[in-house]
Amino acid sequence: MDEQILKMLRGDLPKSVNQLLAEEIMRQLKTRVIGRKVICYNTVDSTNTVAFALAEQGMPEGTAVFAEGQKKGKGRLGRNWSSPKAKGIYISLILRPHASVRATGLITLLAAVSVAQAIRKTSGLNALIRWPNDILINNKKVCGILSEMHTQAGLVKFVVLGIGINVSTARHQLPPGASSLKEQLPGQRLHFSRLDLARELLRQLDREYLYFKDQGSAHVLTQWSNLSFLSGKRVQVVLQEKVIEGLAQDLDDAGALIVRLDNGFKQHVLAGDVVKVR
Ligand code: BT5
Repeated sequence: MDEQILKMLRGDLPKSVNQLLAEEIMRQLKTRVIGRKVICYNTVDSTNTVAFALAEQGMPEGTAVFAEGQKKGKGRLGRNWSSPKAKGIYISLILRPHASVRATGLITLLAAVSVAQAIRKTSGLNALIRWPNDILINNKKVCGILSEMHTQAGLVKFVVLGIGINVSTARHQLPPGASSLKEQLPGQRLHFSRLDLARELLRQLDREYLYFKDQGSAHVLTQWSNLSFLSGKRVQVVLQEKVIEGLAQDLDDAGALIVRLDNGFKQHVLAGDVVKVR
C-alpha cells in the first residue's frame, strides 16, 4: 500500500497537510465582522457563486467561503480565473454594507488595500495595487478581485467580495503577465503558509471594512495612495466604448481613477482596465 495512505490510516499525518480548515482559520482570529463564520470547501465551480447563493439564503455578513480549488473561477466581464487546487487562496466574503450602489465601488479598493497589506506583512514582498482590482509584485499580477452585488429596488442587499491570490501556483498554471508569491520570493522559498496569509487577510479586511462602515472613504483612499502602482504614471485605460490615455492621478471620493488627459481635462473613470503603464 502507498506510504502516504498507510500514514493516514495510522493517523500519523496532520489532518491539514496543506488544507485550509475553518477551525484553524478561525482560531484566535479576533476579528469583529470578517470571518465570524468560515466555510471551507474542497472544489467548487466558483466561491463567488457559492457565496452568492448562501447570501440569498440569509447567511450573515462577514461569512467567508474558501475553496481549495475552483473549476470555473470567475474574473470580471466573463473572464476566467485560473484556480489550481491547493496552490492559492480563493475566498468570497458576504458583506451587507447598507451603502449606496456608488459607495460599494469602494469595497473593491478596500479589498485591494487589505490584500496588499496582508501580502507585505506575511511575505515582505512589495505588493502594489493596479487600479481597480489587481495586486502586482514586480509588475506581475499575483491577485485579482471580483465584487458582485445584489440590488433590490435600487438598494444594495449584499455584496460578494471574491479574492484570488496565487501563493505557490506554478508558472505553467498561469497566463502570461501573472506570477505567484512563491515565484517572487528569493530562492522561491515560502516562509509562511496559506493559513498564515488567509488569517492575516481576514484581519486586514476586518480593519479596513470597519473604517469604511464608520468613516466612509477617507481611510481607504489614504491607504490606497500609499500602495498605488499607478499614481503619476502614464496609462491607457480601456473603457466600454473607447480607450483613453493620460497621467494617472489620485482617486476621487467614490474610488474613481482621475486621469489627466493631454488636453488638460480630468476624466474620472469608475470602471475600466488599465492596459499600459509607462
Ligand atoms: C480578476 O478579473 O482579476 C478577478 C479575479 C477574481 C478571482 C476570485 S477567486 C475567488 C472568487 N471566486 C471567483 O470565481 N472569482 C473570485 P480580471 O481583472 O477580469 O482578470 C482576469 C484575467 O486575469 C484573465 O483574463 C487572465 O488574463 C488573468 N488571469 C487568469 N487567472 C489568473 C491568475 N490565477 N493569476 C493572474 N492572472 C490571471
